[in-house]
Amino acid sequence: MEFETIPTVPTAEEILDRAFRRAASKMKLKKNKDRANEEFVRAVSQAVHDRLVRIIQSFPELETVPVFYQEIVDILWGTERIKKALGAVGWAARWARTHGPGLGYQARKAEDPAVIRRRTVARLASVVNQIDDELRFLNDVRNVLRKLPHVTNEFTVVVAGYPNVGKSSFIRLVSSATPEVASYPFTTKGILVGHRTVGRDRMQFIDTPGVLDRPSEERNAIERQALSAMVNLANVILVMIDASEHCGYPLEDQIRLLHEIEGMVPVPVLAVVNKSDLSFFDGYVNMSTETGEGVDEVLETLLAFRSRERSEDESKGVSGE
Ligand SMILES: Nc1nc2c(ncn2[C@@H]2O[C@H](COP(=O)(O)OP(=O)(O)O)[C@@H](O)[C@H]2O)c(=O)[nH]1
Ligand SMILES: [Mg+2]
Repeated sequence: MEFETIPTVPTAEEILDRAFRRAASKMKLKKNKDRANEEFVRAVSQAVHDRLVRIIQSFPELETVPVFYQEIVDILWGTERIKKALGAVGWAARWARTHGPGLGYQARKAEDPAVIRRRTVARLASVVNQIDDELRFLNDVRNVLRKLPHVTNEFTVVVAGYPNVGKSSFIRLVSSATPEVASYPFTTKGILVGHRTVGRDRMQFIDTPGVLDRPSEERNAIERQALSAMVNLANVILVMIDASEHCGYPLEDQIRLLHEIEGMVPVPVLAVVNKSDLSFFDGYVNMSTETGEGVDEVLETLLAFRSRERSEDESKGVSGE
């Protein structure tokens, strides 16, 4: 994801310090003192402009990122808020570009070019300091974005269920490589994202600690929206149940969560009873991530949803590529 590569967004002070230092070193190269002042004025404006433009360019265009990220951005800050911050940075960059050459010209013509140099420093500092809050805000955004789970548009199984039923164990078991642990801003728990190669294709598995692991009356508004971002990502939701109740939650509550999820999401829901080595629950698909019993059947059932989706796509004339 492009978010991982967004560099730290500097504060106003850091931008100014660096630009002043760079311009000062250019100034030293000039033998003529008046020309040196002019050179400083031009160089400092250019350096501030370039740095600000780089900040804007390092943020991906939100319209082009997968919907999952757009929704998260919208829930956390609002897309408009981020556009406003980037707009403020753009304003300051344009200021430096528009006024830099003029100030440089003034420095050349002035009787005392040092006066123009000081004026340039003061005005640039004032402009950049005005956007300091926006720069700090963008850096906060950047810090959340880069830790988000790395999700793709592959066939996605979202794994739900009460804590300790075996969601993470399942994802670790079925993933071809060690799953990534990402952070989801709506929960303090690390979320797992695993992939499995099936023939030429891949499936993606995501768990939902702190989001889809308890009844909805305990969810606040933000968690409900977070849930919607997760659900939109899912092709299938696997609801895991621990009939042995070793997880610490009564089976009855777990079944209630299953029905609630079934009633809430527009995608197929597959209920799977885990820990079949401890207890078996008739009428459901049973498996054990401990012994591996039943896991292949669960994967096959999930794949069946995928091929169903494929044929629906084909009947709609979508190529699947
Ligand atoms: N006996 C048994 N224990 C399991 C099985 N799957 C997971 N566990 C155990 O259940 C506990 C919780 O598993 P975990 O995957 O962390 O659950 P999560 O909170 O839903 O992600 C761990 O101690 C696992 O070792 C299983 O099939 N059988
Ligand atoms: Mg877990």
